[in-house]
Amino acid sequence: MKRSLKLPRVYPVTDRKLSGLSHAEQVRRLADAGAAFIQLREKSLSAREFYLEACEAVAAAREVGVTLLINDRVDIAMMTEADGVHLGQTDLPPAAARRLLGDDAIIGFSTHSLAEAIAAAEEPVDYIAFGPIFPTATKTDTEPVVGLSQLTEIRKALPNIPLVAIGGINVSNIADVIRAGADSAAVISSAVAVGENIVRNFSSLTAAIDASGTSHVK
Ligand code: 3NM
Repeated sequence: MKRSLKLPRVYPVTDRKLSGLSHAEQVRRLADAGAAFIQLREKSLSAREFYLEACEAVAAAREVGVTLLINDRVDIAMMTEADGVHLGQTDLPPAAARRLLGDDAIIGFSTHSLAEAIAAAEEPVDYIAFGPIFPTATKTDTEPVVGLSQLTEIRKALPNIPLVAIGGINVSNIADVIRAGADSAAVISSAVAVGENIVRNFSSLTAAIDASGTSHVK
């Protein structure tokens, strides 16, 4: 862990299928709603189409002043000059991504167990994501649900690491996730489904945290 990244409480992740919108349009709407830190997640386009969509989304992010990370693809993050990359356990290792992207890039890393999170904390990453906290229909090849108690265990084991919770987070449970120790909640379906609702969805998620007066236990 190289430095201390300040993460917003709600970290939306784009999805073309759920939203029915391009990644660039999702970035614009999320920014309109107040999002400051967004991940572009694309699982079905060819590399070329992904690259072209990412170029547009990075341009949109620049225009509206939000930070944009690319899921999985270090090459696309590099060539689009995105702010960073979010890596899974089977993507390029964080150290290799860091060598390619340089010191200023933001690198996030997905973990699914206490052991993976502890190992991840030794890598040159800026935040660790942990999940799935709750069941989710958005990602079908997820690891078993980890629950809030394991999130709290990770927070206790790694008190200083920027920690993102992911998986099945919505307006009803987002405050619990922050209370359990996450700095931020990454959300796909509850933020971007469907495109017309993005501004309302995002506002409801932030309102749920504000209403709870939650500050997490460190
Ligand atoms: N990663 P939703 S769960 C992309 O556990 C992703 O690492 C997960 O989507 C993990 O907010 C997940 O719609 C899906 O549940 C999150």
